[in-house]
Amino acid sequence: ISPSNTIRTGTSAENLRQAFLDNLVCALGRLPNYASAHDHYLALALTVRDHVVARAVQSFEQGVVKMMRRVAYLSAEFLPGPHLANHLLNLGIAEATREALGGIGIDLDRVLAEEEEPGLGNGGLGRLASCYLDSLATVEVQSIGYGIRYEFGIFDQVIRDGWQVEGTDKWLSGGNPWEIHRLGIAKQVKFGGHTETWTDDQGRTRVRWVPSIVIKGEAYDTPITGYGSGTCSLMRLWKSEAVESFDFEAFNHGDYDRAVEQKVDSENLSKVLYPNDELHRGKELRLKQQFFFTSCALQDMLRLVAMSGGKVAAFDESWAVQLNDTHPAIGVAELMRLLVDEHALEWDDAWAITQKTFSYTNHTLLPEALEKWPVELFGSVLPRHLEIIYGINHRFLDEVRTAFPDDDARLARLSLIDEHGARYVRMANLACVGSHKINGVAALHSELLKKTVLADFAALWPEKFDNVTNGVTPRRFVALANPGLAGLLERELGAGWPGDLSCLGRLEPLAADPGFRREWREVRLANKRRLAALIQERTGIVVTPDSLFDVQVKRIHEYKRQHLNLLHVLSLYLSIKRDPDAGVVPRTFIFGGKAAPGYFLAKRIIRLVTATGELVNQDPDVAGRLKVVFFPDFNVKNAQHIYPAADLSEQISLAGMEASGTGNMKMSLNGALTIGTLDGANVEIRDAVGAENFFLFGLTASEVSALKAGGYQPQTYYESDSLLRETIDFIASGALGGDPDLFRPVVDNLLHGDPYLLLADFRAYLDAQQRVGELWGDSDAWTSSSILNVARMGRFSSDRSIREYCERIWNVNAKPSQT
Ligand code: 26V
Repeated sequence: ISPSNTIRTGTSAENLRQAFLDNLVCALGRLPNYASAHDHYLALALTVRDHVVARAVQSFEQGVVKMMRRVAYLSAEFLPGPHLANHLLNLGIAEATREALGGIGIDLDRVLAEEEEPGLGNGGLGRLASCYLDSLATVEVQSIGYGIRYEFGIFDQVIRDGWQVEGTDKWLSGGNPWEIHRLGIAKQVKFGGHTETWTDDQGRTRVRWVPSIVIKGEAYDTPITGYGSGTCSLMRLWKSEAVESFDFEAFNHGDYDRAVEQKVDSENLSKVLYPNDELHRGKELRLKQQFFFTSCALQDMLRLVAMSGGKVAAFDESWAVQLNDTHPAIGVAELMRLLVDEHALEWDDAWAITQKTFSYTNHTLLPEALEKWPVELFGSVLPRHLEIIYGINHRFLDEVRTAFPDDDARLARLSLIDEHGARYVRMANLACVGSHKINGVAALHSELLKKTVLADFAALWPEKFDNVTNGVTPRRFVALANPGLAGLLERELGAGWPGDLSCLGRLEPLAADPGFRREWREVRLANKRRLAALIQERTGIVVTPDSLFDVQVKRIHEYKRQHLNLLHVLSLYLSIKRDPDAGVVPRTFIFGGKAAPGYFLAKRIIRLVTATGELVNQDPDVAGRLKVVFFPDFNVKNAQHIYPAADLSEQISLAGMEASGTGNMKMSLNGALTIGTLDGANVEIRDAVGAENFFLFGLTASEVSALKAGGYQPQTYYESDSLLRETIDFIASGALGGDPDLFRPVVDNLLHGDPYLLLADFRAYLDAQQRVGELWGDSDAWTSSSILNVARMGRFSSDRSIREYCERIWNVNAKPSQT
């Protein structure tokens, strides 16, 4: 096929308009006069989908023909954001489309705003997976992102009476034009039952898994286009269904009810995404979800090996499989099972293939987040995998004994089975043993990994450990989110800049150009005006676009310390109340983010933000100087409006806690200055933009360890700092939110324990905020710093990250970068 000269895939405005109208009438059954904005969206989506799918099939065929090593990115979460605008950008048809619709009185931006995003992830980890599929396509590497097609993604957040209320995400209810249900691609996944041995015709003893239930996985494909590239990535998500053909034991015995129950259970498997909890809970359904999508993915990879004429015994030459955290780590045991039990390979050969195939990315140091499953539960869901894990462990521990004789403590720590008390399967250990490479997501994080949670593995296999600092796609988070800035960049750097962020460096001299600084400020002010209008629409709060927009948007968690930010806000409020002439620059504090539904303190912190807003926003004494906003339902779509309007990016996690952060990159790439600790990728951002363009404060990770080891006492800070004391006393006084006990848990947590050392960092944070205020007062200096931030952030493009994975971990060839 030659996509450019068919009516469905022509790229002129006339062609696009005709295809759009055809889709409206023929596919949706709407006459133009009666069409709603949503009909317009669907018709345009179908139009663009034709272009996307035509590319995707060609790209896929290339991969099959050339038998290239492909990348499988296994991830329980993806957060792609709205697709339509992204495809228009990547295909280079945004302007023609605007013209096509404009000609019939339809506003493209209005149409784009109709799209609901797939919220199939919690936050950073899922968004990273989507940035990586975008970059894989852009650097022209064949890839499939495998995951779960949750019917209900991350909950919708509304704020009612100041509290977070969760609503059901219904991302599929308006129809999903971006996916193709692959009726021909279905996999059977077994659960439960028992194993038995049998003898094959070569006289070998083999193992057969007799499950108690079989569930079907059906593939739904969403193509992901690359920027200016013919290559598409595929996001292949699995939906669980009941297997009609399976001989239910229950059904055979006439127990119809139980058979129906099993059908419901089967379909429930992919129903809902688990929201991150404040700790890992060993929920059976979650283990089943993980095995379900991982097994479907590996079976699918084996099918594709056969399809392109490859050999199972050379599986690793066809596929590089990345484990996005431990969620798909069960894949190590599943690939062994497929190779040994189903394809009759010898154990040692299968193990060599497995280790060459997998690599593992760790995304958190928090011990309470590490996944482990009670052995009993694990064995009842996956009896054969438990045997295989014992087999792997047995051989592995022999290897350890050779390297470290007579070290039982080490053996116990490295074992795939935790045997301190109740026995657990440790998924991080399984991922480490089954992979040839293990990486952290920022330089500091990768170093700390080797010193803490994975120290024993690092001692055993130092050569397996590596770092790949996270990155973000400049297409979505700069070109689409910030068209004003994109215009300036295109003028100064040429139209291809989103494909090569190393060219951003050429902006540096313009930081000293007064004319350019003025244009820069105008772009930023326009972004802030748009956000101000959105804030008013969503919250009713009126904010001033020329105030400093001080932004903290991310999941709500104690370690991220949104409440430290609030201590600053309240200290400013009290300072102005005490002294109306206090030198406080006008600021708008913008918070956003979801709290896990079961995370009590996180929900209280949201309430503390809204209560602070209720107090501050209506107090005439601080009018024109302080505003506090909680922007509801922070998601990719809303983020695209918020990041470009941030003047100050709050990255204030306790050092050593945030693995990388990626919001930090998104805001700095849009011209925000960062106030932050030496945590995660902040360290590298500061190195890149220059210490003079970054507001650093706080304890370092090693100071944190030392302080904790010495017996941290928050009270001493409370007693010695009168402003801190006044601020905390104010929260404790009951002046906020109407109920004197409302914030007692927050105050108690800080005064008796303070696990994330807010009190220790409070004074340094306020000092850094003071410096922020001073620089803001010098508009030229601020703007120049903002320009330098953007000019020096090029290395945080996810294209750079992906090239590093390709070179050092996957051993596949990426399109070389321009420079
Ligand atoms: C965090 C927590 C925290 C408390 C205990 C329960 C729990 C469970 C899961 C998680 C999230 C872990 C995985 C994750 O999302 N990590 C994030 O990955 C991003 C992409 O690499 C990175 O930028 C963030 O710093 C990291 O938190």
